Amino acid sequence: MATANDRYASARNLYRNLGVDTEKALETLDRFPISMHCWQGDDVIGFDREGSLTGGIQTTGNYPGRARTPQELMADLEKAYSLIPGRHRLNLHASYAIFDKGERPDRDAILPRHFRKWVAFAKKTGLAGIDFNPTYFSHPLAASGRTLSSPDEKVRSFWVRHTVACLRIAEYFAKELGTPSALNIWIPDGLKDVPADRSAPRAIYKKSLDEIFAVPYDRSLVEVTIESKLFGIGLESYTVGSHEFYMEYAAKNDLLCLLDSGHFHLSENVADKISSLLLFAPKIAFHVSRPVRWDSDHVIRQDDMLADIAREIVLAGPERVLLALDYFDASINRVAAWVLGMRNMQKSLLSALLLPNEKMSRLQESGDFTQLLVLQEEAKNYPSGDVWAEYCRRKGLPAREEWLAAVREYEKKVLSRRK
Ligand code: RNT
Ligand code: ZN
Repeated sequence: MATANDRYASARNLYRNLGVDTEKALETLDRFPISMHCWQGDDVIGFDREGSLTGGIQTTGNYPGRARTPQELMADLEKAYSLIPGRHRLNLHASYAIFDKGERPDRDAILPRHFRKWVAFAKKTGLAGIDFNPTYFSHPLAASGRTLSSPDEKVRSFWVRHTVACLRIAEYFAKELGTPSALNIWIPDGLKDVPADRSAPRAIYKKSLDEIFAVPYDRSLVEVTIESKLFGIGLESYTVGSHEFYMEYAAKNDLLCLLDSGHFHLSENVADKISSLLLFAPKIAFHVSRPVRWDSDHVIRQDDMLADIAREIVLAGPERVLLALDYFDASINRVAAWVLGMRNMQKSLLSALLLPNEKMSRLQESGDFTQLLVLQEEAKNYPSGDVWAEYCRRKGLPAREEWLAAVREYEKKVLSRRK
């Protein structure tokens, strides 16, 4: 039987004949940190208050073992990272603040020190950085469905203060960890039924953003991204933060657009947007998610959508993409959900790195569509799995489904005891 080494050597030759250097591909893959979202571990609940998830997003399922405390979430995250090759980032929400006994500041009064333990965790775990998100949902002042676009000044100014507090916390992460922190703004604001006035909420929102960004922050430390959305549950007819709103706001104010792959019409090709935005913006940010009939946030699979997105991301290069995942499935083992999604993202990036991209571009531009089509299809059956296996071997990790045994063991010993 061929050993893993034989298989890699043979794959390497096949790819070499195709004009692809597998070593270079592995090197680039290793420079693609992915920001893993903390919220898969606890069904987007957080630690700063009691109550359920609101804001037009929803988890379904009640698989046992949800993390209920910072300690539990950190332990689960650590288990997940230990089964994912490469160095990655952590994506935190403001609602994951960790307060000392007896204190419970509201979201407009959170401070860097409430995230001290996360910094310690990132350092101890050897993470590549922390990214951050203000939390504009699951809060009484978000109950009306309007936050930064609220006509109620008390509500609106509260969320302005919250965002500014978050900018400070992102600066703190960046300084502590020696790498910029992406701060992503997504607001749930919208309307259930047909709006009478589409403009008024957007004008208020614009004013809020202008107010926020009039406060100085260190742009070398914090990369602000703004995430558009088409609709939410109970907000089916209109969202304030639409794609066009953010494209223009980002362009005019030197911020970055974040594309969530679940936030567009289902037949829209999100991958196609990347090259357009990158002609005008220095970087692009991503929440890779999987919508099934709606923005359902299923664990990402290696489907055509992911392959398309990965290819565009690879063509842009790791320096120009802030790559994060965003899904929350509560119906399966949550640690497995993290590991599987992260590895799927990496495998899709690797497959894209192993394509003869320059050659295919030349074929397109010289009009040889016959050879292009043949190559695009034949390339799909090259042994990228053997190159992936080699990457995992070098990182001392299982290449295949054996990783699940480690998660099962953890489930037996830790998760199943959480009652
Ligand atoms: C919601 C957005 C947003 C959230 C997270 C929790 O539709 O995708 O990014 O999923 O911030
Ligand atoms: Zn998202």
